[in-house]
Amino acid sequence: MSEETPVSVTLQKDGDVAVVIVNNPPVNALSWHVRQGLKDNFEAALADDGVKAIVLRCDGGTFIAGADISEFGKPPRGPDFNAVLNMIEAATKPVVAAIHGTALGGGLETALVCHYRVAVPSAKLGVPEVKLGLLPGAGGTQRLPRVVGVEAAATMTSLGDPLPAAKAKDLGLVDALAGEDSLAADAIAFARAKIADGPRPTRERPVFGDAAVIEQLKAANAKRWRGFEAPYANLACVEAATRLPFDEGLAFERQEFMKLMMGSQSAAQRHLFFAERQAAKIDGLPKDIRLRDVKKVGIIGAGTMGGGIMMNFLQKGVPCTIVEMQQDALDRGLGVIRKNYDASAAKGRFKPEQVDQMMGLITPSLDLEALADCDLIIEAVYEDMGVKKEIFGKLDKIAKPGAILASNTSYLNIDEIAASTSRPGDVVGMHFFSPANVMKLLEVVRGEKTADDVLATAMAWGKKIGKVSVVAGVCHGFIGNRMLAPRQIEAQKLLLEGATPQQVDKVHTDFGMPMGPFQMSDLAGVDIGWHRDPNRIESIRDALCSEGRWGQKKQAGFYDYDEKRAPTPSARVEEIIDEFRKKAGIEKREITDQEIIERTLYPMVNEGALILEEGKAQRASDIDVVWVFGYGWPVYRGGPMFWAGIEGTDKIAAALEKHGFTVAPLLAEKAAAKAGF
Ligand code: T1G
Repeated sequence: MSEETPVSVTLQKDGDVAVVIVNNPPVNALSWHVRQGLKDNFEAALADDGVKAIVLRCDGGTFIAGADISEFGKPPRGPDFNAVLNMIEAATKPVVAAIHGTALGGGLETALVCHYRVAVPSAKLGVPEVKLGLLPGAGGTQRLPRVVGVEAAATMTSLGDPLPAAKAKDLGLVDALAGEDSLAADAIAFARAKIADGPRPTRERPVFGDAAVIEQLKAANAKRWRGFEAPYANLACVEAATRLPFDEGLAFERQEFMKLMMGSQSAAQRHLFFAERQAAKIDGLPKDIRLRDVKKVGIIGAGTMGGGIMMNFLQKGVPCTIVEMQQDALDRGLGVIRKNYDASAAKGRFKPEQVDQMMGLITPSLDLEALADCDLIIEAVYEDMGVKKEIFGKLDKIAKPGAILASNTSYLNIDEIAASTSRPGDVVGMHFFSPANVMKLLEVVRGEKTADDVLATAMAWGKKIGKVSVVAGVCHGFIGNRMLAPRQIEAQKLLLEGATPQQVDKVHTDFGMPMGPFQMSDLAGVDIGWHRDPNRIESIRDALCSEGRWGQKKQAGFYDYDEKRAPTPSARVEEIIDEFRKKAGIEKREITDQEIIERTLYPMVNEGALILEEGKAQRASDIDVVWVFGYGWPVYRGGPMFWAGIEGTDKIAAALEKHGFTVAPLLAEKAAAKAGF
């Protein structure tokens, strides 16, 4: 071992059983020095005549959580992973994997070349590579069908969800469950008991099960897998295992793995893996900053947003007080929450007694005073600065010292709201996305005076309630909505110049978005932000609203909708656009799909660059996280700023100039360097 190799794998002996121990915090990833250590220590154990069996286990919080993703795309170091695995599999002494925490990806593939697997009940086992745009490239797609059968192997690889140990045992992936606190001893005893049986190379076990599941999985997940390559590549490898000899299957898997690894989709999904974790970090703040205690939460407004926000906290067992102005509004809000929970319970997400328990955590009130003992208060009333300032002014007198005062505003100025209190340091924005109990994104808006511990506490609670929290600066629309605005504006202009709502939307859905600008407008409500004067018609949107075409809720917006809310192009909308074109004296012309991309997606990148320049986002990858977790940007495109690097910042800047946009200096700089963000 060369001098600089970190010692991340060691060997101990317990009588005639050798124990190979991996210790590579934080998640025992298969970094090059771990692969080196596995090779060296297994060779030593195999060469030691006193050793009759071998146990592989890990120190720290988990078994091996996979290949070291941070090494991907870098020059290879250390021994070839497959060679190390084949050596373990071919061991002449029984090898037992002792699993706790998670055995994921390359970690499970390592366990699969061990001849037996013992796990604690709390362990999770899986091959999540498909979530990184990859597949288990170290024999997982060939060995799994030999251990758990084709059905389970196809499901595990194409969906990527881990299995609890008990389920893994039922499937034969785990041979025995160990005590939660006695894994090492139980595994050694299990190994000693297997000395007589000897090794059981997985590659020699027959593939079993019915391959029909593969087509069933494709049919059942067609919508979910639209645009993705990896799920199909995973299934192709499992299918190959049903008809090819092991080594040919391994070669087929390698070929498919390399195709994905070299592709842009996996690069995008790996980018997002780290971007999601990076987003949780607040630059300039110590990792261990002391957070404020939050034992009780207050919600102002029991409407769709207030109710959804509160559900997140109830699900974490946090008692909540919710305040409304009118009794009927309060009753209606609580009714919706109950109905939502009952619906989830009907789908098996909660037990009925859990629903009662969560509903029991709610204190409804018509009085703001009821919030006096809350540690975190989130205001979720309609978007009116006057109303918000009045509420925060009252909260300032009611809330206890140290309470965090948060607003769920989606675009109003947090500094102005904070200025209506004597404690602006305690004010922060917590912008949830609708439906707030479902959408993963949380924009945490840092005001000019927001205290560091207030920001850190809001971010931490975002993670606790299962959100992906991103820090945003105070500006109109923060990160997400600010970038949405130029897209919607251009989309409207394109209609006037000759495009149709369905053409623009198709470009976006073909790109991988769940829906286009006009379908989105119809879903959210065409009348959001409308001046409500049916006689004042200054835009196509005004014209739609004046005719009551407010969107899906009115079964008419930019599209007509049937009772199942299926959209169809509208002749009346065509007419309205025509009338407008004539009034504006605009000549209709052919609009290409490429022009639609250049004028709706490129301006988003431009706005993203401005947001970075102004410091309204900490890093470009945060913007990607916002758009992927909040607006359905396709994960296999990595987010707008990552995509800009793939698309070409120079190409984007040139097209923006061609269409008369002012290119943001940061984008111009990247374009000049032909660099990504
Ligand atoms: N490689 C490198 N770094 C990793 C890593 C990995 N596999 N997994 C986690 N980290 C880092 C992460 O960036 C973070 O760093 C810290 O560890 C803690 O992670 C050949 C090709 C295991 C369930 O997809 O799902 O094997 O931000 O915050 O919430 O077939 O990490 O602190 O600097 O997520 O407790 C397959 C990925 C790889 C599993 C723990 N494996 N990891 O969750 O901690 S591909 C995976 C996870 C592969 C082979 C193929 C989770 C976790 P930092 P964390 P956590």
